[in-house]
Amino acid sequence: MSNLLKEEDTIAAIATPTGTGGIGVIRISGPASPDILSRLFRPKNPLPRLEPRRLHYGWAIDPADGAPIDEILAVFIKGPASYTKEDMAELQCHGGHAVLKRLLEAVTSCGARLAEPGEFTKRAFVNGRIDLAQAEAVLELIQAKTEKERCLAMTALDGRLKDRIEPARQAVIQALARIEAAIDFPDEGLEPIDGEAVAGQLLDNAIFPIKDIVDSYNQRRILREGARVALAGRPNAGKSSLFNAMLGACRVIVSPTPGTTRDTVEETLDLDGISVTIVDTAGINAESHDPVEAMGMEFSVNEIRRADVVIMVSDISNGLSAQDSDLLEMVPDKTPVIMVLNKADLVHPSERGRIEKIMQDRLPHRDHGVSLVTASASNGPGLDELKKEIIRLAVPQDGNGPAHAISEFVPNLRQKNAAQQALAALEQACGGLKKRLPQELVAVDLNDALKKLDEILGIETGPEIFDEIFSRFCIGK
Ligand SMILES: Nc1nc2c(ncn2[C@@H]2O[C@H](COP(=O)(O)OP(=O)(O)OP(=O)(O)O)[C@@H](O)[C@H]2O)c(=O)[nH]1
Ligand SMILES: [Mg+2]
Repeated sequence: MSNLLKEEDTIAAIATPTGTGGIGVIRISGPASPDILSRLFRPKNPLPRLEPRRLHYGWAIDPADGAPIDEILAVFIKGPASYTKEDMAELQCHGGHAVLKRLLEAVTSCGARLAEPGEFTKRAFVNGRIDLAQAEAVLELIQAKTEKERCLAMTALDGRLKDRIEPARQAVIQALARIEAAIDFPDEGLEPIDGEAVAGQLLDNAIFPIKDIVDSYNQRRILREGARVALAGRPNAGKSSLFNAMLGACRVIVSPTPGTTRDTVEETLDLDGISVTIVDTAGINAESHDPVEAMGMEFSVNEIRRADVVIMVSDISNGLSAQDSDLLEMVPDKTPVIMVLNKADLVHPSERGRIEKIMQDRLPHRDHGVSLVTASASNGPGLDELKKEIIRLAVPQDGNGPAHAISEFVPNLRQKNAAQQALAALEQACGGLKKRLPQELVAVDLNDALKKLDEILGIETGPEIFDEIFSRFCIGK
């Protein structure tokens, strides 16, 4: 799917998920839509022309022999006031596989071709109804699994990224126009360029706003992509028991034999609207000589390094050993750690406070500190506190709490990478302006920056990017 020219043909697809449902929808877009509708739809109250944007009741018929296929509702949506800006039709039939298949065959026999994944949204983009960031937001909205993901997608759907990128783009275009004029017409008596002033304008109007976009991704990436949380610790500390308890299901083997878990096992939970992937790992025992255990431990160390939050599980009845401290050293400095003092049921409640205090004093110093949570995987206490702590550490809070974060736009990885590249090119251009480097070099950097900003919104973007984005859609959207 690399031809980005306006398409002239008519496409059709089943827009509802496969399987049996009360209603199934077939979507048609393109110039032949009204003709297809008139050939295969028989309204109950015959009309010379179907009134656009009104549901009409009637029958879908086989245009070849007039045999009824299903009792349906049909709507005609006249372009450009439609999703794709083209003439569109939607047929709501009964949601069974055979009905939908037969009706789609009838539609294609009238001249439509089957749509590719994301092709309706691609047309909305090619026809200028939405920009590329909004097309991605449609995909994110469809794929949103949690309430927060849905809210995030909605903030992107209203074109907020364009509102933030466009002024920066204009600032770059203005700077570029001045510099290119000076290069192209050196003898026209144009005022010499004040490098410092142009750099200052670029800083205020382009660099700072784009930096904000990159920062908002870095700070709120987890809202968008979810968090990865590793359960790590010594063998037998109760990692797998905690894993099961958090899932509320008996997902992995738990046993009193140290070294039970060999592989990493992961499951994704919805914690307070955030997608959290919890990873159970093999216990780390520096003294083990078992080669299989060693392989498992290597996986554990990798998980500790890549996690967004590490839950270090220790057995409260054993106290905090040198091995626990060594394990904490493995966690990268920037990664928040929750130390779970597990098996709290094994110590007398009156003892817990004293032990927690001792543990706290023994914890090695870390930049972000270590949160302590006392829990019992086998009978439940501490689990709610642990879940709250995961969210608190994974999603940076601002003054208004995490709910506020959702009302702000957060770019996706592709948009953030392009913004970051634009930023690097702009910084280079400003450096060049201040150092009075040849204007041709500055112009190259500004052109690079502009290209990257255009890429975010899909202005003159290469076909590979479109292919990558639209192929992730489902058919019918
Ligand atoms: N009393 C008590 N026993 C627990 C608790 N949590 C786990 N256990 C027991 O401790 C033993 C080890 O539990 P696991 O969950 O398999 O420990 P693990 O950390 O996954 O161990 P490895 O996979 O060997 O690294 C099992 O017998 C569990 O029943 C707890 O909170 N209280
Ligand atoms: Mg285990």
